[in-house]
Amino acid sequence: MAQFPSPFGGGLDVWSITIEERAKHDQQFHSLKPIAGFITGDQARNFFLQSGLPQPILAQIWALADMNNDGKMDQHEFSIAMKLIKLKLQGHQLPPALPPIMKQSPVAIPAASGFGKQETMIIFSVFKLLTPL
Ligand SMILES: [Ca+2]
Repeated sequence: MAQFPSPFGGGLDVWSITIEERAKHDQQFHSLKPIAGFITGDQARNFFLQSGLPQPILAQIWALADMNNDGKMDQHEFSIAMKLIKLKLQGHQLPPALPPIMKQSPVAIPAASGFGKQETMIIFSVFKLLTPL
């Protein structure tokens, strides 16, 4: 057991999105009135510009966060972008590639916070991983 390094033991967790952050990001995402679960590049750009970061930096953040390169952001991608903006504002360098911990869906969302739908989605994606096609 001890031979496996803990992903939470090193400095990696600076990239991990906490449940509180994710809840805030989800609120901001919904305030942008997503259509069919996505916000467009324009909507996201206008919102991200409010951070005060220069456009080239925001373009890098977008490239990292838009994991499937479809030019739109779903809730998870938006959360990643918001986290990267926050870290950049705190003086962190942007990673050359998205840290794996950011790609994971948050798994510890308590049912009490009203994310029932999201929980179902997470269970579904875990199920997909476990089921060979
Ligand atoms: Ca996308």
